[in-house]
Amino acid sequence: MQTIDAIHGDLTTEHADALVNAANSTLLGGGGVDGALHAAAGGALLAACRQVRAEQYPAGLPVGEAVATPAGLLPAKWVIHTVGPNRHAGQTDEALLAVAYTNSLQVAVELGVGTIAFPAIGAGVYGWSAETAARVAVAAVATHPRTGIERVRFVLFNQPLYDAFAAELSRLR
Ligand code: AR6
Repeated sequence: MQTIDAIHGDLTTEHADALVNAANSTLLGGGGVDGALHAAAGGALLAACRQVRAEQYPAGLPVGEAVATPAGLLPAKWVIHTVGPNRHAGQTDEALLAVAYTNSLQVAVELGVGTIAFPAIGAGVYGWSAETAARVAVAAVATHPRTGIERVRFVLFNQPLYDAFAAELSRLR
């Protein structure tokens, strides 16, 4: 059986096969959940990201694409890095936000991941409202086949975000 759920919590302490990072195109860290994941993972995560940049994405990871690295000290096997659209930079197309989720799931399927946890991609520095972030995220995940993935969990850092995701998930049931 495949499940999708949401909790109010901290992604850096979530146990899952893969944790998704709301990164930026540099893949070299930043603030928000990206900074928190890098801090908790230790230097191995940054080293792995530098290698990905050098070998696969010398110009940076494009918006909406996703790439995996080992997870360092995090309670996961993999970190799947994706880049949400930055509303403050004029990237206001919801489809680009949806594709950050579906490309992350595609990478997870290819890795044989059974459990995966997402933050609310784009709902911080990149300026998406909780309501839109939740609606786009839940629709993107719910309509993806997610082959082999038993559980998708949204880990939301504050109560309004949790409430928005819970409301969207309740509509699926
Ligand atoms: N666990 C779960 N969610 C968290 C955590 C955490 N530990 N910390 C923050 N959040 P953001 P974006 C939530 O800004 O909008 C970074 O600098 C936060 O409350 O992390 O996609 C990157 O390097 C918010 O709801 O990501 C990029 O430059 C959500 O995570 C840029 O921010 C996403 O907020 C990406 O911006």
